[in-house]
Amino acid sequence: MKFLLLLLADPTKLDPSDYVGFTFFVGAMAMMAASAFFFLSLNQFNKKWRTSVLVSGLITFIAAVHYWYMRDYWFAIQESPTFFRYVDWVLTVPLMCVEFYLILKVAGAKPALMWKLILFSVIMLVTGYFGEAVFQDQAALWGAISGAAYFYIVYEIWLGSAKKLAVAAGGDILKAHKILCWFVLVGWAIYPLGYMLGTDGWYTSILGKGSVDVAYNIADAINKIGFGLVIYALAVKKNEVDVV
Ligand SMILES: *C/C=C(C)/C=C/C=C(C)/C=C/C1=C(C)CCCC1(C)C
Repeated sequence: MKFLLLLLADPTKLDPSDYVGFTFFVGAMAMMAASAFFFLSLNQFNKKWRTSVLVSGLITFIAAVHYWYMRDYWFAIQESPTFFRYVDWVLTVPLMCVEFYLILKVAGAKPALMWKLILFSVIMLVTGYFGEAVFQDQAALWGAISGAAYFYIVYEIWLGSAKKLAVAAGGDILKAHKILCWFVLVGWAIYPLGYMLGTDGWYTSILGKGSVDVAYNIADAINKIGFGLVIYALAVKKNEVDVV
């Protein structure tokens, strides 16, 4: 039934007071614009930096496609598109881990570091999905496991081997790494807050249904586009150095 309604969704009937739907709509546009920006800029970079900027574009592009579906889903049935949401994250968050690896490669980062970050990000997301969609009455337990994996990622990039590589690389790479670390510590922290807002019986009564989506949509815009721009800015700087 849900999916039948989805087929009949008419995005032209966006209710002006539907602020949740509005954030899905703007989110889709912003992700599309960012993707166009990253992809169209590719030619200006040499090979070494092109891959990093390409990955920034892939992250926002994958999100743009998912936002397109999530927007329709919300318009059709006014419920959280949790499944699409997590499919999006499980593709894009590992790509963010790849970005850390790519910028630290000059200092000798090994693929093992990338796989470790990817593994923990997948654990974080799969357990989060269990708590949000499958075993909702155990939301606290699954949220805690997910949170532990999240903190491991934070530890690894702020203090662990990724940090050491960033220090070894120094200069612009160290600076960019620092900013990306802040994205993960502060920007990513919005997600567990959204999770708590969406868990029945916790805070749903405060902001109402859909507040979890507003939190996730704002967080995605900050983290996917902002994160991509940090990589872009680093590539612009390093590219100049390499050309000279
Ligand atoms: C582009 C999408 C991004 C950067 C998504 C990040 C998602 C998280 C950091 C989610 C974290 C969660 C917890 C730490 C605990 C509760 C469950 C989650 C999955 C919301």
